[in-house]
Amino acid sequence: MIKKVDHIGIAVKSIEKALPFYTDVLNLPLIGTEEVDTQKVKVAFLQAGSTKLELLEPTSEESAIAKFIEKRGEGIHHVALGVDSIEERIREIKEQGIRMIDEQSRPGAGGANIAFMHPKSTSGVLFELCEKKGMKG
Ligand code: CMX
Repeated sequence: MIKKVDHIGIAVKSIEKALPFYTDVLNLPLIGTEEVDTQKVKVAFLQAGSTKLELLEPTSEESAIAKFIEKRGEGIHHVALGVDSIEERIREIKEQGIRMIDEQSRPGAGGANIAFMHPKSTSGVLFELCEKKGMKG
């Protein structure tokens, strides 16, 4: 059902300030940056071997990332699991009694379709399902 950990989301106050650690100290290649208006975030993807790290900077105080940083500070925000047939996966997960934040997938960064599970249903981890149609990795 799960192909791999597609990426790990990390909440930061400023991508500009956080990025040199990833690119210069860890030497991770920057894949690209993007603004996701629907989520009120700016993101930067870095390649980390066969998976990726996603830096998430809030672009509005109403952003889930702004709330997260205010409450918990900067740090790991979510784990994204790569799947095929995301709507089917959502249905199967709901059938197991897990609460989905998104009962249907919606567009996310990098042209992916995404859906989040509620951390209250998963022992405290915010998991994202992530389907990339026609894209490898
Ligand atoms: N990981 C684990 N637990 C989390 C969490 C996270 N990232 N964010 C919030 N929580 C916990 C809170 O600590 C809180 O627990 P307690 O009640 O024990 O304190 C509980 O979940 C409810 O959280 P809250 O602070 O009251 O915040 P909200 O209910 O307003 O929102 C959540 C929480 C997860 C439902 C919301 O952030 C959400 O819908 N997230 C999905 C969308 C998202 O994260 N978008 C940004 C990324 C977009 C992208 O990757 O493109």
